[in-house]
Amino acid sequence: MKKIFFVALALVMLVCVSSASADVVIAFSQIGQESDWRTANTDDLRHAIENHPGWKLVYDDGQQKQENQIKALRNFITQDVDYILFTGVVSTGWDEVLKEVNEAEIPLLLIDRIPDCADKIDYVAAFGGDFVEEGRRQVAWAGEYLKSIGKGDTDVNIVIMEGTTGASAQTGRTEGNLKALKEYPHLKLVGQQSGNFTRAEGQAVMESWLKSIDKIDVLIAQNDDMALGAIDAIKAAGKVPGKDIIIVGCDSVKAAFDSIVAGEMNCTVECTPLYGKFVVPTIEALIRGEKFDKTVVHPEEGVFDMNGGIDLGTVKSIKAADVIATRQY
Ligand code: GYE
Repeated sequence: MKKIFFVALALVMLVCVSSASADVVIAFSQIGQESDWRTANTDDLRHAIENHPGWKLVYDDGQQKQENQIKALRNFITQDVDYILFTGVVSTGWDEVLKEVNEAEIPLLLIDRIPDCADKIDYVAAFGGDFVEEGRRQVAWAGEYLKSIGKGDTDVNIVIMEGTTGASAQTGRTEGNLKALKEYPHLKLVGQQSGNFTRAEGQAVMESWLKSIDKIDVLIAQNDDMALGAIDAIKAAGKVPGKDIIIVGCDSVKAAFDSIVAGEMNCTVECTPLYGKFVVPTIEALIRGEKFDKTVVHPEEGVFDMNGGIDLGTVKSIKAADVIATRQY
């Protein structure tokens, strides 16, 4: 009897030890929590990894500081994690630490923002928005919308509120914004400043613009949070958002849909934060031994506005109210 008991105990212990050591450890160095987009992105990846049998997530929030993220990546190497997911707060300054990740032979997946050194390091795949195209769509929407209401030949004043300076989401969207402005010579750029992708800074920048710029007709905000902060400032100044000032955001978060339906924001250009559905099959394939070589994936994205039907060449806008119920973030 005693013998059977010990054999059974040994078996149970063996099962426990082998299932614990079979865990696949996926580490994620995230930027911080500056926006609704970021929250949706963290939640989605967390959910996808933690709900996968046998996978474990090691999560680090960099609190918007590059030095925190560098430290986190070095910790991941010391812990000998199996895979690293990485989103860098800015584009530059990652060469050394990402080479260390490569030397440790830990497969690296780039999420959302792509570092400038991407061509000099090894990575499995990169999943992120096409930021230049998103920026182009924002300004093109304003230009085409003005045409559609018979104001295509009227000079209008436009301001560009930029994201975190030096982030690829900012440099790319600014490049796209400025490129598209050349196609619409009646849009006169009268302000360009960073609101750091946050609602509070978006509100503060708009407040100061409303005091210092005589007339603002169009606001291009490189994310929805800044647009929503700006709307608060516009209301406080006694103006009507969506009418006195046309407002184009980016990301297409739930709060932006609500604002469009309420008639305050005019348009939001989509940038999806939902990368779990790309990351999970990629890691599963890596585990099966499949090879990837710097695969870059830009998901397909839409443009949502008050009435729909604005043709932007690569995409036509969709009426936000028609799809709000199906939105996931
Ligand atoms: O647009 C913004 C977030 O990198 C695409 O970062 C991302 C951007 C997103 O804070 O809301």
